Amino acid sequence: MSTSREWRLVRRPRGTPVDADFALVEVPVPALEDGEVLVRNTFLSVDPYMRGRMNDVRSYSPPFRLHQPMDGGAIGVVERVGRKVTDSRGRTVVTGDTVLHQLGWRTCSVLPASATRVVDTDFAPAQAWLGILGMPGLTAYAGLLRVGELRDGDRVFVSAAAGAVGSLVGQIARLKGASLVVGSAGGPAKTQWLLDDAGFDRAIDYTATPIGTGLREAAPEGIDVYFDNVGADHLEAAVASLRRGGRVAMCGMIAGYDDVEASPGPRNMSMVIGKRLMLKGFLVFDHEDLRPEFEEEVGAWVREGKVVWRETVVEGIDQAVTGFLSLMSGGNVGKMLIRL
Ligand code: NAP
Ligand code: FER
Repeated sequence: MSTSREWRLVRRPRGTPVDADFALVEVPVPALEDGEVLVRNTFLSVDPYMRGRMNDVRSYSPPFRLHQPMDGGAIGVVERVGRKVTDSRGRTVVTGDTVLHQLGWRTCSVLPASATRVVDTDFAPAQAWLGILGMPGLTAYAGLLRVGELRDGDRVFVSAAAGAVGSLVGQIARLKGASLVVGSAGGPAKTQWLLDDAGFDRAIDYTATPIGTGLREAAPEGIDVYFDNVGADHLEAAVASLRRGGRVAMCGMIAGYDDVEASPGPRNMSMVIGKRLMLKGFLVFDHEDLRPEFEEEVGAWVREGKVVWRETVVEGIDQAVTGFLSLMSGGNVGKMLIRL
């Protein structure tokens, strides 16, 4: 009988997760029921939102259950099919197809074909469907254009700018007519990439310059849109630099995901009133309706070489937790992936 290896959460992390909070377990691969497929995964996605699911807190997606396999985005190749297998779009799934699905954190996944999507690997490398063409990509697109209401000529600032979401936010801003694109990231290798390859006008290394000072220097006339991936000091700096009528797309606050006690918010929130700012939180799942338009527009930019993207690949199921922890502490440029 064939087996799969899967990562389980065995203890809820307090603060920064540690290896002992997780266990890698070998389990038999079950027989296929009607409508099911067996997928041998080739890439697992690790994403910041998974940190939230490690806590016992109700939110959009339920907490990971202790001693159960974790889940998340994954790409794999269909190895076996049951009877009557069509994907989420009604396409018949056949052995050898590459599929995107949500039963990651394991080497082999058995799941209904209807919960998979067959992806086109001629168009882009399969793992791009976990990054620029997938959840992080749609987050950038919906967050900047719909939530942040980007307008022609806007001055835009995005934090965690060298990450999966942030690097696309800056490039969409440029392609859609922003007059200034500023990004912040941790360290000179990341800021250099933003300037040299990703088309950002200015990049702030917040490990070298306090973010408030850096943003004032990078955008002396202020900003109109802030795409927040970090919260904390970055949000405070953005509120200080926002111009009248400015908008904040509140996407993530990774600086606080390991907090045991809630940390105090920005100290300058009263500026929101006088400057008539709009701060709006959003979840990518509420913007599914934009997916066709997103795939068409970003897909065309990919095809025409108008956007760049990067991946940081960690090898092997054994290293999946290590890769996740590295993502949370900035070990990635672009999308963090686990290759199996
Ligand atoms: P990512 O940006 O590729 O990786 C996370 C990055 O966060 C790290 O590389 C690190 O880069 C940065 N970071 C970590 N701790 C930080 C700190 N204390 N201060 C400043 N930066 C810090 O991850 P992603 O998948 O693209 O996600 C980016 C953000 O979007 C996250 O906040 C995530 O939760 C959010 N998100 C939200 C939605 C939604 O539906 N609302 C969907 C997807 C993602 P540095 O080296 O630059 O510090
Ligand atoms: C994320 C951070 C938070 C994310 C989702 C959430 C999909 C959801 C939070 C909630 O449901 O409360 O990066 O990405």
